[in-house]
Amino acid sequence: MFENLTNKFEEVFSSLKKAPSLDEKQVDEGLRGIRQALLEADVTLDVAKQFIENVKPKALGQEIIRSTSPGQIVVKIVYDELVKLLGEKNEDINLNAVPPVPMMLVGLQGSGKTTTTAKLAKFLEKNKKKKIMMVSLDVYRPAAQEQLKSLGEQNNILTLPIIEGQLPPDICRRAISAANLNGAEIILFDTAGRTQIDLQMMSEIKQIESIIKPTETFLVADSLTGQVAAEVAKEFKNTVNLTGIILTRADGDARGGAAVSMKYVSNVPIKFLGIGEKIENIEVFHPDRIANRILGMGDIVSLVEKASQDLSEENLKKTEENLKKGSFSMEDYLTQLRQMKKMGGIEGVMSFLPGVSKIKSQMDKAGVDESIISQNEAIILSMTKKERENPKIIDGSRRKRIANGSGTDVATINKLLKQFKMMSEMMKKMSKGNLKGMTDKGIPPELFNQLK
Ligand SMILES: Nc1nc2c(ncn2[C@@H]2O[C@H](COP(=O)(O)OP(=O)(O)OP(=O)(O)O)[C@@H](O)[C@H]2O)c(=O)[nH]1
Ligand SMILES: [Mg+2]
Repeated sequence: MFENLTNKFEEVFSSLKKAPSLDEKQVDEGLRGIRQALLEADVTLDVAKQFIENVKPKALGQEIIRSTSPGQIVVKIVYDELVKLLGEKNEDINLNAVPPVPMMLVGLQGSGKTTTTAKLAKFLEKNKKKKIMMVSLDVYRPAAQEQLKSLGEQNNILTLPIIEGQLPPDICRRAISAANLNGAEIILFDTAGRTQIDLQMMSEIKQIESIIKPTETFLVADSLTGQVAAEVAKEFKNTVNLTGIILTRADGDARGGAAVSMKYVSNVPIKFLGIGEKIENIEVFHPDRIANRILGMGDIVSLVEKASQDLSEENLKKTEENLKKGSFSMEDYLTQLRQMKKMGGIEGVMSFLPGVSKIKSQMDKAGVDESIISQNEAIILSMTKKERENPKIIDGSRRKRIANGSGTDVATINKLLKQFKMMSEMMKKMSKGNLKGMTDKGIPPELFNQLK
């Protein structure tokens, strides 16, 4: 569903990422490309405009423009903003009620409600280890109740026996007592497809809602309908208490607009994606993972690194010399972190210093975490050249900016600065041949606690 958007973003980013420096005009041009990409993906105009308005001031920050890898930081800003737009993080399904916990699925005709009811039942059975009962309230379309019944039979999910001619309010009441009798812990109510203009049908779901009091009311929306899906969500929200969207046909040719606009337009989060016709074709909607997918990057931090990794001989040599002299800058620390990763651990970095075998084995035992190395790298990349040369000038407001740029928080920046200070003190000691005391007592434990 996101391929087109991904391709467009990639086009825009490839020129931004390559640029060694960025001016306002280049950033503006990039943002125009992003806006265009969003609109072509059928994202609503409002959403596209707001998105650019949020990204722009951050991307034009002087510190970013002056930093050594401005393009990557702009990518990171776009990523963060996209995650926000998609709803920040997945909210787990609400099971907070006395069992049988009732949930219902509503939506336009043919959006995928009945199929999704069965998918969701299987998902909850597997992931929440609950016994589920499915109930069809679609007494209008011929054979609609049979459709759910046969899905139940095929997939071994309990369904409420059909009583010909019974109306939805009575079916609801019968379902609750049947679930109690059968020990079903969750009841999923599949409803008839309706249009918002059909007032009678809309008032019926209101009535059903008041009888069953669902913990979740999902709007099942077809992603192929693009912007319309988000508008539909807004309308349904005026009638019932929608708690989540399930976006179906995400496996099809949809352009992604529905997924991107949904939360902003309707203020209802997407909770699941339907990704095919089979029972197992449902996936939990994680905004961060979707943003990664849209921006065509497996992992943003790793991308930031990959694009900017420059472990030239020259750099390594300079760092080595600095270490021997006992002067250790943030730039050296960055080179070290990269080297560390490349060599698969901290030992490679230190191996050119004499007498460190004991330290090395301690470091191995401490199991320095790769992802922390990546994070630290992203933080240093968000610093200006001046800050890297002289970390002492990094005051409160700079810390905030660096945290923003690297997608971390001030506490993490503080930690890195402290860690850096300890490292440089340690290097000083080592360079003075003052290794004996160090190895006897070992590396300061705080240093490792921080690296872990
Ligand atoms: N490719 C794909 N097809 C889907 C998905 N979800 C549902 N479908 C298909 O969409 C068609 C309609 O699905 P239903 O579940 O019957 O839709 P409904 O909303 O219950 O329809 P009504 O009850 O008539 O309103 C079926 O052929 C499903 O297999 C999905 O995520 N991907
Ligand atoms: Mg149906």
